[in-house]
Amino acid sequence: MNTERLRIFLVICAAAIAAVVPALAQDAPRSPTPKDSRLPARQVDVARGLEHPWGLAFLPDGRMLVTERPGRLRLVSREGELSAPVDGVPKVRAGDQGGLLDVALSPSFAQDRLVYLSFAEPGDGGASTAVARGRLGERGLDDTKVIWRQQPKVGGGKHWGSRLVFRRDGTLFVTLGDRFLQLEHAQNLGDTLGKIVRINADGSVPKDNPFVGREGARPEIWSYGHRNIQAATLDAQDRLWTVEHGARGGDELNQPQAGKNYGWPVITYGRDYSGAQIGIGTHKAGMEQPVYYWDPVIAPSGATFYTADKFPDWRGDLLVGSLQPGRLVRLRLADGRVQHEERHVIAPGERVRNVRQGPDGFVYLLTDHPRGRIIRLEPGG
Ligand SMILES: [Ca+2]
Repeated sequence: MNTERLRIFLVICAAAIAAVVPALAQDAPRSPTPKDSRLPARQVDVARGLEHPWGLAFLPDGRMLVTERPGRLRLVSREGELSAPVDGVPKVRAGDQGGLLDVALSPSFAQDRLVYLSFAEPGDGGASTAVARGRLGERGLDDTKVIWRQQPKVGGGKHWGSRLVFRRDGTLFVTLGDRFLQLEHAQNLGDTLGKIVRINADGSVPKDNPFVGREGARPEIWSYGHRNIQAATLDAQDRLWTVEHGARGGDELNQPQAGKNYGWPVITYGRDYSGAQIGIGTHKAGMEQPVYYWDPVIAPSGATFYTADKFPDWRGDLLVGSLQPGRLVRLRLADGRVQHEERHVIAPGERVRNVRQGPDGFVYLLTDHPRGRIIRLEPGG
């Protein structure tokens, strides 16, 4: 082969490799679907008889605030006594997956007594996820105001997302669903369906958000291309981690970064419930791969990093609630990747709606049931 022919040959080889490489792009790691393992903890019922509890926040005085999806907020004493429904909660669109959803305290709650709620808000065109805040007084929430609304409002009762996570800089992440029937909106930067947004504590837009100043884009958007994120939490480095409901076989762990596109519904590891393909496949340039995905799914519901000392073997692990099959999923992470997964049986057949770490270092779970419970996990058992 003379030099010119060799050169042409190499150019053709390079072109062939370039054409094939996208197809060979590496798949994200898939959960090995580990066998169930024993829960190394005793389950203590803290409170019972809550109708589909969803959000849980710990007050500095040791009490808890818990939401019930049909639209009630209650205080729970240390002894597990439930208060009457608290006044001042916004009117919600209750039904299907919607209603009163998450609750979070202001980072400066000790001074301002502000409580944040996410909920399905009815209005023109249907409903959308909204965030309200009010001041916790003797009788309930005072001066409750809606500070932010997902737009547009649409029909249907599914995929509200809606975990509330305050970052250390005082800004608030709100995870949002695609509202199920509106999946293509997840790629549209002109609305807030299928997004994570980052807002200030008063609902205004932080000036350093990634789409501030971009024409046609909503400035509150942090990341996009999401289906329905009900689990979100920060790690020790103040980074956001989310676990997203996929379609069949497409639940995802992500570490959403400013301005990035997480692919839904263009790329996904999931398939439609009919078995049909969704989008174009699993990879596309400019769209992020998940850190990890589950097929079959876990139906993720709430998550927290465990940082206390009651369960030394769990320190640093990401605890994720599973609605279906109903487990406590524990992920050991290293260098931003999943090293190991465990699935602990909580109560056979029971759906875990949320996982929180209490100020006492114990782990608290909510069960998704018409007579749901708050469960405290204590070492032993
Ligand atoms: Ca994705």
